Amino acid sequence: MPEKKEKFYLTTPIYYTNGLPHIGHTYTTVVADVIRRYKRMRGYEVVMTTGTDEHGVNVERAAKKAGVPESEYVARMADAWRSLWDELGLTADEFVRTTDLQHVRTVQWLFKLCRENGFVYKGHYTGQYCIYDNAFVNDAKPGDNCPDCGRPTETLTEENYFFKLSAFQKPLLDFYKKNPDFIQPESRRNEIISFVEGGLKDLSITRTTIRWGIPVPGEEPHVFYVWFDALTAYLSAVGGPDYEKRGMWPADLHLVGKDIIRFHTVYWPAFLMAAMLPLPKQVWAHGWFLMDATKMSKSKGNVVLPRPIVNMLGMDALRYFLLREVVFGQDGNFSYDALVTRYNSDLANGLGNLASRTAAMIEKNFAGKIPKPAEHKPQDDVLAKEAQAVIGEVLERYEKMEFARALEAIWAVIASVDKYLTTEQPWALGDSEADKQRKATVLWTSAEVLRMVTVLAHPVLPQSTDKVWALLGQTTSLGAFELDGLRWGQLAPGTSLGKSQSLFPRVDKVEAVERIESMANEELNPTQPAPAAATPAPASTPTAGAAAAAASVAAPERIGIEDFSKVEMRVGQVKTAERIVGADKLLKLTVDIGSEVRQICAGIAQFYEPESLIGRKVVVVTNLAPRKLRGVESNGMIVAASVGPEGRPVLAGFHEDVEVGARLK
Ligand code: ME8
Repeated sequence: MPEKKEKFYLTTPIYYTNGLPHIGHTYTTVVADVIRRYKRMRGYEVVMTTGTDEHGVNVERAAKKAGVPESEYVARMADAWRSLWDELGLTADEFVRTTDLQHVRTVQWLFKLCRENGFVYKGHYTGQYCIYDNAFVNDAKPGDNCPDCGRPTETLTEENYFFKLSAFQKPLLDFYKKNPDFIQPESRRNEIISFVEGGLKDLSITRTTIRWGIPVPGEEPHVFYVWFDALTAYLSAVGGPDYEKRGMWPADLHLVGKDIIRFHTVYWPAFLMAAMLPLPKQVWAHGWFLMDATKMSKSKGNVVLPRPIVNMLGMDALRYFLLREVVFGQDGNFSYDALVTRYNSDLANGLGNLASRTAAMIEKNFAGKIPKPAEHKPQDDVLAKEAQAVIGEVLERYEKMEFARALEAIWAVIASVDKYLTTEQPWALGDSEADKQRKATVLWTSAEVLRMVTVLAHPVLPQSTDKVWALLGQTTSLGAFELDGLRWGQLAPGTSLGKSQSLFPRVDKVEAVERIESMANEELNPTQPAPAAATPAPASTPTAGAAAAAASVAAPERIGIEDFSKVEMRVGQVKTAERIVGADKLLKLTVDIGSEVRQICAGIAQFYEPESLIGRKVVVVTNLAPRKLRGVESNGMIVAASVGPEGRPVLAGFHEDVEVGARLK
């Protein structure tokens, strides 16, 4: 019988549905995904939970603005979050929605336990409330702004149920003392301890001013305060009242941003203590990703979106950057420039180059089979020792959440093997037996380092390391490789290399940044009229969904002939057509419109093969102002019908032969 695996349960925050994920949310979720993969490779049975926090005033308002019932609004938004995570390869094991029935039951059950144990009472509360953060602001006076978001607070009095948080000052302080690792990093721990030492006020945990919330059974119109509701999602995701059956609770790790550490390290353990339920083992609060040294927010217009980056450079590049650039726990600045620089230096020139040159040399010299090493020289052993030693270091760094250091250590080995190849110059060796043997040793050694680096980097770079793994001819699943069994010397000579695949093609920095920015602009401003055939956002994209939710359907306004005649449409003939790297929906065409040949981008790549368009006659709007799509200039628009719910483009054309350049009237 195999030994029963130890469990590891980790969570991301349950994100609000009144917006869509930006790079900050992506950061926490990426880190959770890295830990999930890492722990699996260390033999744990891992469950990772993420989800959406769907109650509260903000949702009521957003749904009203969108003109749909709250339930419909949150269902759409939850779908959008879930599908973006799927698209980014960040699929958690559990996706909990706070409107799920199981969750509703768990919140009501938790309340009942707290009440039965004497920690809940009815009272009145008057205070300054921040509707944006869904929290009363302690010690604020009327007219004060919220210290977190800087927006005005509102005075609110209502009958509430209160939670006796004050009773938990000592139990919490004792708990922190007994579990010194509970709050991480250390600096946050000290901050929370002094907060609790300063005294805890009872906390109102129900509201009568909010309609859109989980009802307190038998006490309507009371609904639960969002934090009592949302925190409980961690428990409802793994069984709720039946948590013992699933065996995942308590959580081993709650990953959060520093904004919500107090809720997780003070309120949440207090609720659980009151209900006599097991407490989570650790809360890790990371810092902010800042844009131009300020916190990102949609209202400031400085949010960074994940999708454009992934379209241009791939998800692994984003994952690598997020973990490599900033010490986990501290704030860090986000810049496209730094992102692309790292991509080119560490991924394209580093790992990508090592993989492709090693494979190419083995292909050329050993017919694509891993050679058998011959006699070692001291320099081979030095490299072997370094690679062997880095295993322990990397595992320790991962364990301590020192991701940047873990990657630094892995990339130091990549640099060493690069140097080794430069000094050993296997390409300069000849065909004598001695040279051949030396070549075999050098190339086996390089391939072995590449294999070890690939295993160690897998939690951070799952897609590209899978490719390198296959390139090295490995047929087992890399995600299931046991990190504790990794040793120097496991690469079997004679293994045939797999097919070479493109890993990290080098990009031109200026062009890449421009394309990412232009894609981000398009995603952030979906209301801009898009050319009929150019990049219609698919209905499933979050932005399109959210925009559609907000859009009102008005009857089209009629225009006069003079307005119509302002639009110049001509018959064009496609001369060339090609795909655009990093834009899977766009084709770049050159079209002869009689008087000249124009470059035009069209969002038809998913429905038309470029070759099939050459020579085809199309309808072109010729007097449209030029614009850039994905960084590529488009000077005109190809007319197409938009068919079906997904808006499939069908090019307009003619049954009879028409002259190129003829005007449509
Ligand atoms: O607070 N940098 O949800 P939320 C780094 N629903 N991380 C960031 C970030 C940034 N600029 N911006 C956001 C809520 N985050 C509640 C949580 S949990 C029971 C309820 C990340 O949608 C970070 O993890 O506002 C932060 O804590 C979280 O998103 C806040 O997400």
